[in-house]
Amino acid sequence: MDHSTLLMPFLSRLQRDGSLSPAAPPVLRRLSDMRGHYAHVPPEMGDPEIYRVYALEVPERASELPCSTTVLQPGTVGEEFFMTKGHFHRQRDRSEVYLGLAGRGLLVLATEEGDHRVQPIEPETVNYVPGGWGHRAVNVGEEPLVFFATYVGDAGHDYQTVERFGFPVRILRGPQGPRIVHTPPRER
Ligand code: S6P
Ligand code: ZN
Repeated sequence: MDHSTLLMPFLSRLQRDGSLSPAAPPVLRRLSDMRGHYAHVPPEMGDPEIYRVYALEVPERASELPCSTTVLQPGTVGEEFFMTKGHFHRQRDRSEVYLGLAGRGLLVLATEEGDHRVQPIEPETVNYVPGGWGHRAVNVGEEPLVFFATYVGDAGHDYQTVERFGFPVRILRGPQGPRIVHTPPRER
């Protein structure tokens, strides 16, 4: 054990609004931060908050388990439900676990080869995100979607691959609930 990197044990509490306290100041993502992610942005939408992330102050190194909660607001951009940007881990084989805490959502998982899965995220779900699978959360409910995430500390985040290639499916509001729509590569 390298004692120069030893952390002190600490406790953080989940608050009713989905935040963690204590935690670092939240990272806020508004619609204007998500250029290119939604298929069609109606001009009258303004710039609503889409989500925020509360992360414990843990160094991003292999020996640690960074932890965070995400609070993803309900709503749509055009027909498309509010969602996170989504990313791959920079070190592709690094895994992650999501625990659903509140609300009703879907987790879209995709490989760079174009395989994909869609799983629920809601209270009592535990989603295992293996290395190699890009992941994006989508709020398909009427309340904020809140989930806890923890991942291998040196995973890193690659947003560019999703910005360039998108995900193979989009989640749209339909008359009977969420519709999973396959996206041709050139329209992602
Ligand atoms: C980190 C983990 C989550 C997301 C958060 C926001 O590996 O998957 O904490 O960072 O849900 O999503 P994104 O795609 O903007 O990082
Ligand atoms: Zn991740």
